[in-house]
Amino acid sequence: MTTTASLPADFEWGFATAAYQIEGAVDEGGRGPSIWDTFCHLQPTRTKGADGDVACDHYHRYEEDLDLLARYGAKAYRFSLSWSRIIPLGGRDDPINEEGVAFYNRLIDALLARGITPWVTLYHWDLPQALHDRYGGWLDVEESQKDFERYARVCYERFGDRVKNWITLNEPWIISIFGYATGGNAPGRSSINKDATKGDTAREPWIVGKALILSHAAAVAAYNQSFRPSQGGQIGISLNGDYYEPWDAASELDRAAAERRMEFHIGWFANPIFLAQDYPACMRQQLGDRLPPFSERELALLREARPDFYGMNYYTAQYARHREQPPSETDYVGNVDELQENREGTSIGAASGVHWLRSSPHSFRKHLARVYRLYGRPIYVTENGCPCPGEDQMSRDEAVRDDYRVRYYDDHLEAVAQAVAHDSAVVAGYFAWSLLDNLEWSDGYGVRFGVTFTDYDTLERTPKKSALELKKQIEKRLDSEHTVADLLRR
Ligand code: PNW
Repeated sequence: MTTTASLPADFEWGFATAAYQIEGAVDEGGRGPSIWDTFCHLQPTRTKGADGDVACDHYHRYEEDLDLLARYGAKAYRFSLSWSRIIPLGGRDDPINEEGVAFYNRLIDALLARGITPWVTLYHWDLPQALHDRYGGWLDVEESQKDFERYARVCYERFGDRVKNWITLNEPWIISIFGYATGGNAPGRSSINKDATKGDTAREPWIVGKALILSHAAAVAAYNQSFRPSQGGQIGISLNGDYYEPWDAASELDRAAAERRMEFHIGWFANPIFLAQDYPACMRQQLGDRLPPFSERELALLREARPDFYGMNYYTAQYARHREQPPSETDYVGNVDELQENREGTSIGAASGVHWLRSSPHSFRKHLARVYRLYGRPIYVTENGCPCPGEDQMSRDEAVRDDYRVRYYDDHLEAVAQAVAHDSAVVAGYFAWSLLDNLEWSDGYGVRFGVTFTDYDTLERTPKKSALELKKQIEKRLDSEHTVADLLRR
């Protein structure tokens, strides 16, 4: 294995989680229901029968979990706040739940006591159910912005004295497309999914996308106006998106298809958010009026709210092949076929424990370089990880020998180091997904992404091999002579 020592000496790193996937205690401490409680309970066939009622019981076992982080040597921990634990009904005139605030205060203080830096995601998919009922949640571009801004302000006010790293939203693409196009995630709306009774795949995801972009911007602008001067933190957003290689590398049309696919994945959000521009031209061209435009006032807000960093969630890559037929109204990928093998039959990478993920570190390096070149902000990899092949069927003693995951992390960290050394990318941190095996959304508890094995009967935690390897894999790539500030000056 090659080792490129190019990561800045102050490289941030640790592990990531999300509230609904680990906390449990959904009826405790005054928490209100979210759209994920509703989705799991009313439509259990859409989550393999699983729900987050108990999950990893992190709400009661957080001290133990933070001890694991300390044992793994983590410098930082990325977690999300449950909006409906803090404001049970979610809205700007609804009461704050002090018990919920107190829980996160304890969590933050317990992290700081261990010398671990908190990285807080405001929204990781768990919209208060009351807002969905009141005005359709993210389908209402104006209302959702105002309520999200107020929620963000409450979080800065209550936690910002100690939290200096904020992520507004996790994966707006997944929120819009899985929630409102395919219906695979809460609130499960779709007009192309037989399990869904409501929705409009041709229109709703693009409205929700706009609501998310402007809600993010409102939260950043609020931080800039009222909190940055006194608190001095940084704020960004986490975008997902695979890297796409052309199915036929010799085909001009497939090369264009790969680039178009990435514009539909990333440019949709990154052009408005990082460049204060309209959506990519290829989206406008294909989607026309279904893509709601930005007014002058909205573009001014976006200019005022440029994020400090780009949070990148990266898991895999695919091949894109152009389609001869024109796109249907429900197409959301830019009229391409997505494949895991190219024209020659070469796989994009080694299969993992879940169908959509193959290990493609070479594509990761290209992805880092492309994103930095286009959007020009320091990148923090806010998620990267995998389940091992067959891990869902393994006993604990088998699962802790997770050599596939050890290799996956090492290969992907090497890709980061090479992108920094050779492609001029500025990468300032890395968070492995995830600290614990947890509720993998519509895949239930079968698919395990953790570096810690969770026994869902006893809730006992057992570190896997990868948990203790990550620190070594990062440290062997550190360059003690340089910092992130030096990389930015190159
Ligand atoms: C992310 N895909 O979601 C989420 O941020 C995590 O909460 C989740 O547990 C993790 O990745 C692992 O899945 C994704 O199908 C879910 O391409 C699915 C996809 C990508 C990201």
